[in-house]
Amino acid sequence: MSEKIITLSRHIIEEQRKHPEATGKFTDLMNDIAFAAKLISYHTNKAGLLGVLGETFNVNIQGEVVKKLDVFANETMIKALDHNGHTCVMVSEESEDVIPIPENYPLGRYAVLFDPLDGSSNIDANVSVGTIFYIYLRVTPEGRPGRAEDCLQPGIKQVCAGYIVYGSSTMLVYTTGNGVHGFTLDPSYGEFVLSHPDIKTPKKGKIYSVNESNFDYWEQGIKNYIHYVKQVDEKTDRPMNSRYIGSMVSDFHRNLLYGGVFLYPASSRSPEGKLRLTYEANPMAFIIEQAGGRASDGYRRIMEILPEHIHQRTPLFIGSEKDVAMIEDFISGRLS
Ligand code: AHM
Ligand code: MG
Repeated sequence: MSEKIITLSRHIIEEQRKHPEATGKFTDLMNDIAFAAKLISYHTNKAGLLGVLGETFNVNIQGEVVKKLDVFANETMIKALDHNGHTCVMVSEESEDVIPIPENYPLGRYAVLFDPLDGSSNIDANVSVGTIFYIYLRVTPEGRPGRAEDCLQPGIKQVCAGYIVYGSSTMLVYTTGNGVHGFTLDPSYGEFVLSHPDIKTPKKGKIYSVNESNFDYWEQGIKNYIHYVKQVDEKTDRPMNSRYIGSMVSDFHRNLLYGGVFLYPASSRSPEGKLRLTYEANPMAFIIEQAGGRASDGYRRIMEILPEHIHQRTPLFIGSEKDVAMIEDFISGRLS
């Protein structure tokens, strides 16, 4: 085997060797997430065949009920994480309350929060979707079931954040606070292989990503910024380029690699914004900061916000540092 092939498992093990106190449980946890990602990837790729293969009334040819892909992804994440003794509690976008570890399984040190299939409204059109996850060390005593307070920590306490994007290929991108690393799933042997080591995002980007149909509902500062990015000005390399998939993981991933900014502002229709502080904004904020970018709610660093409930929403401005800083200036009225 070539010296240069670094699998995800090897990468995680080598990272953990730098921490003498590591018990191996974190490595197990990451391997379980990677396994869930492979299952979800496989089923996402097959999603277009439902119907073609003769499934009717939600029952497939084996007589099994065909689950909606987001339900399948949720169950897959939970089942992958609930039994190996590394996790004490989970939060999922698909479950109203925290998800406990079943009574007969061992309890671990980690709280894991995830959005099992973000952007799933796009699935039927074959548009890329993704899984987002992040991990805290518990704050409640070990040996007992985890609680909501293990999950309601500010983003700066994350020990790991990552996402999997199910696109033209499947990629897993993660950080433990030591840079951002991207792995591409090789479908022939089912391994995530390091393809994008130490990703850095440009300090200034060319792309802006926003659902502009909400324009009339925004506050004036956001309207002014969007007007600004569309003006022609050679000196400041405007207009910027508009790209919006409507699937945050994909929009974020493209902007991370090329440079740019993703915006989901508050609006008069949703004054808190749409996206969730916990399993959507926080992990992406950790990743973008590790890549040299910035994440803000317009006033505050996302990672410093103390969540009050597990499905809390936030406005989100995330991407290249200078672009996010400029949005903050427009929101505060320093620029208009
Ligand atoms: P979801 O978690 O219900 O899939 O919603 C989150 C998605 C993001 O992926 C995407 O950025 C956003 O919703 C798109 O929202 P809109 O259709 O309002 O532009
Ligand atoms: Mg989501």
